[in-house]
Amino acid sequence: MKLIGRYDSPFVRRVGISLHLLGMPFEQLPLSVFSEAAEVRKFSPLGRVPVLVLADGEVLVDSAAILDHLDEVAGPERRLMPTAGAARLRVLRTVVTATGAADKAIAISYERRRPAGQQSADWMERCRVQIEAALGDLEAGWSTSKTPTQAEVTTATMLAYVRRVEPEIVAAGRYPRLERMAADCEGLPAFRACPLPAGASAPIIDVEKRAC
Ligand SMILES: N[C@@H](CCC(=O)N[C@@H](CS)C(=O)NCC(=O)O)C(=O)O
Repeated sequence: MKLIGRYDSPFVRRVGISLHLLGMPFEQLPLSVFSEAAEVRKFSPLGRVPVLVLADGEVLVDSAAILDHLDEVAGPERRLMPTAGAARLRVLRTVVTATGAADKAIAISYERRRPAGQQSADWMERCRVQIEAALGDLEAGWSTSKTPTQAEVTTATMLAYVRRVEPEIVAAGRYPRLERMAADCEGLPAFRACPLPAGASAPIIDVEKRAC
């Protein structure tokens, strides 16, 4: 299998980490959706990542669809999204809240790509408020599973991304349960196998405007 996209995208990274957790070998093609847009479009007409090219050449786009497929292949014992009941509801709710926050952080990052005079401070503030509301909701109801589920993978990768885009939102001590969970996750081999690209540990605003 081939995973298209760079790990500075929280959506690509959650797929890469899930593949490692599920023990599914793959090759990564770290294409940038901006500087290598034409290459990305060869795999995905929308020009978005992640894209997963399966062994038989079938192409899957969008991390939710990709993860759903991987869980099906992994089977009921190994899958990262529980199949039914309260456990499934908890993980589903967590994952959509975390991906919603990631979408809003990406929106801020993309707004910063516009010329300074065209950026909307109101829009970025609206996104910040939404991210904080999502993080508050996740923190309030957080309970970490013994083994990582998609709730941990998606929330931890989203936090790492928010830390790069809007570091003050996730300043130390604001969301202690999430912070502890993410630190534990980042120490796991599957997370370490999908590191942020070089230079990506500093906030995006200070490095360059190329995110994802
Ligand atoms: N819902 C999509 C979101 C993916 C997404 O936002 N990808 C970004 C990279 S972080 C992208 O491809 N951006 C380029 C674009 O939207 O034109 C998913 O879960 O895969």
